[in-house]
Amino acid sequence: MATQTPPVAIIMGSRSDWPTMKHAAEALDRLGVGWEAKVVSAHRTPKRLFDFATGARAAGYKVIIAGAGGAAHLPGMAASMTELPVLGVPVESKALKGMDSLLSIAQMPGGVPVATLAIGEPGAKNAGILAAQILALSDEVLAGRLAAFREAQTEAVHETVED
Ligand code: RP5
Repeated sequence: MATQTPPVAIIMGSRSDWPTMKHAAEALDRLGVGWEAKVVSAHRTPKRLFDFATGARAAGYKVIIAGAGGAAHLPGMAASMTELPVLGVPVESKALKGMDSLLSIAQMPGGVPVATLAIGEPGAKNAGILAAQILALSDEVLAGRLAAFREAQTEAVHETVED
C-alpha cells in the first residue's frame, strides 16, 4: 500500500540535532499534524539535500522545518531549491551556544526567505506550532485544534505565585 506524504518534513544536519528537533515533532503530534524526519546535511550529504529540496513540493510536503547548528547552511540551501515555506531552527552549538547557527540562518540575502525561530528547543517547538498555523490557513479543523491549544496554554498560567 502506498504511504501518503505527511505535510511537514523535518530535516536536520545531523542525528545529533534530533534531541532539539524532536520538540518540533512533539508540537506537531500534539496538534495532530503528520511529519517525517530526515538527516540531510548541507555539507556532508549535498546530493541528498539537492534531491530532497528539488523534489519536496512534488513529493507532497507543504512546509519544511530545517534545523542545523554551526555554519548552518541547511535551511537557506533548502529554501534556495524550493518554493515551499522553510522554517529554520538554529541548533545550539558547543563553541558559540548557537549564535553562529542563528546568524547563519537568519541573515539570508533578500529574495530567498527562511523564517528563523529561536535557538534550541523553544525554536523547534515554535517551528512545529508555526508549521501547523501555516497549514491551518486552509484547514478549519486544524485551526480549531490550534485555538484549543492556545486556550489550554493560557488557562495553565496561574496569576498567583503560590498554589
Ligand atoms: C551541523 O553540524 C549539524 O546540524 C549539527 O548541529 C552540527 C554538528 O554535527 P555533528 O558533528 O554532531 O554530526 O551540520
